Amino acid sequence: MSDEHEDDLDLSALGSDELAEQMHDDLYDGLKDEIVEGTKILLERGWGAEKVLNDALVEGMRIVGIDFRDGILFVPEVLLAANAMKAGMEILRPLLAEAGADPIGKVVIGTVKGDIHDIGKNLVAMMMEGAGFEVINLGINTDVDEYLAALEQHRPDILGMSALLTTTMPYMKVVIDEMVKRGIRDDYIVLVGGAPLNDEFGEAVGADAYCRDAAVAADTASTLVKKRRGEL
Ligand code: B1M
Repeated sequence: MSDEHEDDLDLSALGSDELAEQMHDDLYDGLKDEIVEGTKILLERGWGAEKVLNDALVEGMRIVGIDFRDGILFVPEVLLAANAMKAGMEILRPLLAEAGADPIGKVVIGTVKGDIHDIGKNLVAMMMEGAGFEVINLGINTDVDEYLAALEQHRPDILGMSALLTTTMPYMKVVIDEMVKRGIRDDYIVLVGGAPLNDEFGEAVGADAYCRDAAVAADTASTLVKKRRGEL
């Protein structure tokens, strides 16, 4: 815990719901050590990884997002919050990604060109690993050539694309149009996601599905791979 932490709050003395609320504040303040400690305490108390993720971390980041939008928080503060969130996610990663022995399919995923948001995309990657997929994570700011080279190299079942900005989401169509042009569009299941997207957008750019969140992405991936293999 950082020395400056106000009142040197003893996180383990809080009830679990109260601790999750305190973690919203700690995430807001970018207090990485406190987020790590809170995450560990909630897990030790028997909270499942998904509950810790959704109730403590994702909810905290939702609040950060509102104040970022309203000009109360700025990029440096939000970066600190994002780093704290990532530290919590690292603890949850092995729990979320506990997969079976044989991969059920392969996924290539990346955040599109011009966009550096990666928290949601990394969560999708973790949940897909948890659902039994092998995931090749291309990172952020991925251009069409990088996507296509990865498809060629890894021959996945699924291409996943993430965008968090209204200015970068149209790039998904650039990638899909290029796949069509090269005659390889139907070789892959294309899934898209990110906060500003919706079903209509997914359809308009020619994706197989828009996925609202990481859990939906993992479910949709499993269902569409099984359908394609005639198992459903
Ligand atoms: Co940015 N940012 N940001 N930001 N940022 C948003 C997205 C914004 C909505 C904030 C706001 O105004 N309320 C706004 C976008 C407005 C718009 O376009 N409509 C915004 C802006 C404007 C910007 C900058 C332009 C700010 C500036 O510089 N003036 C800048 C752009 C940089 C760039 O990309 N070129 C910028 C920068 C940043 C930081 C670097 C500071 C940081 C990113 C750090 C990082 O990711 N490493 C940041 C953050 C953290 C946010 C908010 C606060 C949180 C995003 C997040 O991580 N959410 C965000 C506000 C918000 O979304 N509420 C905001 C938590 C995460 C779990 O949810 O990412 O939605 P999400 O992912 C979900 C689903 O969307 C879905 O599943 C995930 C898990 O359930 N999903 C997929 C996501 N990808 C998927 C892919 C799939 C399937 C599902 O593939 C199959």
